[in-house]
Amino acid sequence: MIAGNGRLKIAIQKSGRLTDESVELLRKCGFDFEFQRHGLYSPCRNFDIDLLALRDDDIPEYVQDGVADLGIVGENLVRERNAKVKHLTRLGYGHCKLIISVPAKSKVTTLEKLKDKRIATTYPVTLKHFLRTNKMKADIVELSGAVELAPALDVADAICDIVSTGTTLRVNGLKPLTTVLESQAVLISNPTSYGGEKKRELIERLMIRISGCLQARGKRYMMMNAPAASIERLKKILPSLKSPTIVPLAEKDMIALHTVVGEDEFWDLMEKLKKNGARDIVVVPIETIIT
Ligand code: PRT
Ligand code: ZN
Repeated sequence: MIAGNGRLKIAIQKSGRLTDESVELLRKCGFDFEFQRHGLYSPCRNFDIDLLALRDDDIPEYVQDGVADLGIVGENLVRERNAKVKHLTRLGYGHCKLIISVPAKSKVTTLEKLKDKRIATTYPVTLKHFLRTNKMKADIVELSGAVELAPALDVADAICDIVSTGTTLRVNGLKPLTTVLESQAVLISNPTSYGGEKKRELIERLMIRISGCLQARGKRYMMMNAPAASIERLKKILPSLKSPTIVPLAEKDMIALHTVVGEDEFWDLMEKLKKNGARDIVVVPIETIIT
């Protein structure tokens, strides 16, 4: 029996938008497993953790009820289900927004103008909370899917749905009116698992690895050689985690300089560094950063 064996159980989406990045993140954490997309459990060979492949809708409740100790799921679902779970960290993927949209030709241009109108959604709890916070009254039409069709079918005057690229809105002749919620994938924990000594220790070890991967995301390690006389100029150009590492070289009056840079800035930096005396510049990916 796998349940209750003292190992950590982490629920991830079986097959969907969050699956590949969740599996990739756990692999980057050094966990050795074969992901059983069609099975329930994927045991990890080198750490006391098992992956549980579930529908995303079930993850908040299963973590709340202790079926899984941890879960990776969109914040949008955690909110909608009002799950009593502990948020451990945002994971930086699965970005989307829950947005109220209206037909492009609609006269409704502000939230206030939606008063007493019909809003179709699969997120009734979050929408109700949002309307209450904004002291707005509207009729919530709860649907189970294909919400974007509701205005054309005259089932609703507006919709409240998840948007990422906005293509679905455009294709259906809709325009955004206001954002209800911004969301991304989050790591959640069952509060009791987090409170227990053995599981807490495993969760903390997992968290160190995840934070290391998150910190390293989008970063590159840059190494270069330069004349010692140019150090001050180069240091001014370079950002760094703390300060750049400077090592003397066998070649007289030459140094090696190492630093961490963002992947979006290293091309620009490289040109500036070269102009200021750096040469033999090498840029390599970073697996993890433990601070
Ligand atoms: O089978 P299962 O129930 O597990 O999966 P699912 O089909 O219910 O969920 P899935 O895989 O579609 O989404 C999982 C999570 O990804 C969501 O809970 C969100 O946290 C996040 N996410 C990110 C999205 C989107 N982007 C997104 N675009 N979830 C849904 N969408 C939908 C959106 O509603 C729209 O209808 O995709 C459609 C296309 O969006 P546009 O704006 O790119 O056109
Ligand atoms: Zn789902």
